[in-house]
Amino acid sequence: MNSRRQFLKISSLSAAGLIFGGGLLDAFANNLVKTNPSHFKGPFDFTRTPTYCEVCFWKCAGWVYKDENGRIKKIIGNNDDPNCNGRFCPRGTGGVGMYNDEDRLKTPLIRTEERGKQTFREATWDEAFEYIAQKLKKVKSEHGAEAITLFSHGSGGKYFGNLLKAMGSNNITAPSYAQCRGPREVAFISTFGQGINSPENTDIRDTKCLVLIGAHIGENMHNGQVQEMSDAIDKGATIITVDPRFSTAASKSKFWLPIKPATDMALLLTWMNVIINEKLYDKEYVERHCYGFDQLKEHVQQYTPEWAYGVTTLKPQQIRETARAMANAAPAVIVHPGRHVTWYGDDTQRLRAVAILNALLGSWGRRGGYYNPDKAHVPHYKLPDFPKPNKSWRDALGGKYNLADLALASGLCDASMPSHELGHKIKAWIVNGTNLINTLPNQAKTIEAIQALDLIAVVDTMPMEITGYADVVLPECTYLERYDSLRVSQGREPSVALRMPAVEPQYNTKPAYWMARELAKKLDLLDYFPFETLEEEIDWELQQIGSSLEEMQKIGVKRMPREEDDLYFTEGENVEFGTNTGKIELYSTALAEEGFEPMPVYTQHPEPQEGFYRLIYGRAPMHTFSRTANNPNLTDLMDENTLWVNPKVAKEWGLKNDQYVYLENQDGIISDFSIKVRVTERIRFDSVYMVHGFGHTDKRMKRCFGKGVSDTQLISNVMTDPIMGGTGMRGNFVTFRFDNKKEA
Ligand SMILES: Nc1nc2c(c(=O)[nH]1)N[C@H]1C(S)=C(S)[C@@H](COP(=O)(O)OP(=O)(O)OC[C@H]3O[C@@H](n4cnc5c(=O)[nH]c(N)nc54)[C@H](O)[C@@H]3O)O[C@H]1N2
Ligand SMILES: Nc1nc2c(c(=O)[nH]1)N[C@H]1C(S)=C(S)[C@@H](COP(=O)(O)OP(=O)(O)OC[C@H]3O[C@@H](n4cnc5c(=O)[nH]c(N)nc54)[C@H](O)[C@@H]3O)O[C@H]1N2
Ligand code: SF4
Ligand SMILES: [Mo]
Repeated sequence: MNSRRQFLKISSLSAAGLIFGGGLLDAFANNLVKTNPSHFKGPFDFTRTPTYCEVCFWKCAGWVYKDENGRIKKIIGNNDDPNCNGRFCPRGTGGVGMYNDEDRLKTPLIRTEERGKQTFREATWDEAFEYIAQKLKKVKSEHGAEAITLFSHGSGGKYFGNLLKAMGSNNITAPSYAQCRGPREVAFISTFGQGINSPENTDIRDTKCLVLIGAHIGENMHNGQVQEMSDAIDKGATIITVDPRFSTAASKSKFWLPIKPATDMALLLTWMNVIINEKLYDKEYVERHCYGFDQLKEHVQQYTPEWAYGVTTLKPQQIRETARAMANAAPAVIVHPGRHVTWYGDDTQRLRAVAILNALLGSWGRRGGYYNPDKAHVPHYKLPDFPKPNKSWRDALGGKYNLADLALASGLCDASMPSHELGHKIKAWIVNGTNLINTLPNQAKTIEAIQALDLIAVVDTMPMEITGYADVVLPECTYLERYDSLRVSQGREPSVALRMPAVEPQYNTKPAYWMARELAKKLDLLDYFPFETLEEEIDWELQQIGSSLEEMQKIGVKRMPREEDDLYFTEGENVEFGTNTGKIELYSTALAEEGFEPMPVYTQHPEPQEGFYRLIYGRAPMHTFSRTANNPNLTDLMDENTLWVNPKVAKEWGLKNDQYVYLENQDGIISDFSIKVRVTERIRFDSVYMVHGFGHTDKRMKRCFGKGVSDTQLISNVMTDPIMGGTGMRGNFVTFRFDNKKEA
């Protein structure tokens, strides 16, 4: 590989390198609004309404400004909001594109031909609900309510979730667990007795050393984190980035470790070895709080820097130096837990290694490490008791994955397969705000599961791939046209935020709350929806905490004092952790009880064959998954993904910059579309990289159809985490093709 210095030169020219720091975030965002002249019909009447952003799950609170004609002019951050501190990221600023997108779903649809053919007739709301209600009743009477599943990512999940529970099913699942942060939660719960959740409780603001292991903050634009990282850099914090790709974060780092993909576990265990053997760990903290130190010490002796060199390709000296940099900063050090961590199947164990390293450095519960988050306590109106399901989602998975703390989207998809025999079968899906075709790995399996269902109803704003498979499509209005439940997210200080409509719903679209309640009427479950409108419920909730809908409409965000002054542990405090031993478990008794390794072990993962390259993927600052792929404002900034290819590889294949290639994976799957090559030193020679969320196949989305390649299409090998069922997606290898003809 080339040296770090050379890479720095390259990166200073890159657009991605500009996202960070000072006012650049703002400048970029403002620029975005200015390039969209259609919203600038002055003179302006600065009427504003509060919202929180739905473009990603950071849920920043902001203000929607309208002009005198009542048209949305801009969306900006709310200064009182701890998630965004008054600044929106480019995606949030461009959120108005979701409202303006002329390809939106406009009216309820009922499918007329086979699933997947994208052929529908327009229907009335009543017809659509009647269709769904009849099918749900039938599934319930033939297979039990437990045969119904809700897949949801986004605000409407709460209302459809209540409907599901009222019917007698607890199969409520989101892809943000088994395809995203699940292993991290299980790892931190088994180590500290507490998960990380969102926004992450990382105290980046005050950190002196931030270690990013495949977490690409800066391209991963989670707003508050990007801002805090930018401030920490200004204050001189040391950044250590471990990534086979020279990411934006790597370009801001003192140390960039271009690790061989799939070997992070070796590095983590070796860091522990150095920190323990060089006595760099926080002895007092470990003695007071931790369980299993002696076993861990013995366990990591085998993992020396010289051994790790052969595995990770990282120099022993660099491993030692970075371990010492962390220890120097401790306890104000964060070995960041990442977020999308379903990589290689041993992900819970890798995240256990991350958690243990933090424990050795004494960063959990300390300033500049991990703070103790708090949340506003907003009472909910008491609903009648939900019927108890006879069988749970765990039963549907045949009793596997006992340590998973939430339902698995992939697991419930598996349980819908015709061949599924482990537990009870799933026969009906309600899908809200998740494009499962592009979200779950192994598309062929997702489609086979869908084809075997008795019902699939999809609630979405856009004609995404998943809607093409729906029996009934329910068009939701965008977040700018509706109320949603209060945002109550964790943070240093508790806060609540209001979303209210800035404009009337366009077309024949409706909010999810209304849909769930109308369905409840048809299913005789109205008792579970006592409020006719969501705003009545919100007002009731706000009254309980001494506020009101009226007040929140004026302020948007309400911050509240913490109940206790317990952001960090105090000197000499004895803390009771929520683990079996009440201690931070370096040796996990919970994993041991379930028959898993109590301490993480390095195992080797498959490597690409000759002529193949590991497919790795990530985020771009101006897009959120496939959610924004057709957004007119954001496609202006980026309308296709590119394939990062190392110059050495490009030379071998005779590939030139900007040339389009098809990709074929290890299972012979050839990409539907082609992707533009970007020859760059910023990626290792054994891997190629693309941004997730492109390569759309639904023609109804005119701007993004056929643009770029879908990583998901090429992820047919899934490395399942035996502990919690997460779907490791980075064990897929691709080669280049110059056409997409299938061989006979
Ligand atoms: N190959 C691959 N797969 C991945 C990932 C990856 O990087 N690569 N990432 C994984 C991760 S980390 C996650 S969290 C998941 C995310 O997975 P998803 O949440 O499924 O992400 P999206 O693809 O953005 O799908 C969001 C859907 O919600 C719709 N939508 C947007 N706004 C609204 C709204 O207001 N109401 C309703 N009803 N619908 C709305 C969008 O049109 C879109 O269809 O994907 C996981 N899967
Ligand atoms: N702009 C934007 N921001 C987002 C999102 C979005 O869609 N758009 N989605 C949000 C969501 S839901 C999530 S979960 C997060 C995900 O964001 P993160 O959790 O930060 O990152 P990942 O997507 O897991 O990882 C991508 C990085 O891992 C590197 N990588 C690949 N293989 C390896 C390996 O073997 N070892 C190491 N060390 N690194 C490797 C890639 O080169 C890339 O830089 O982003 C969030 N933020
Ligand atoms: S980080 Fe950006 S996209 Fe996500 S909620 Fe905040 S402003 Fe919206
Ligand atoms: Mo995620």
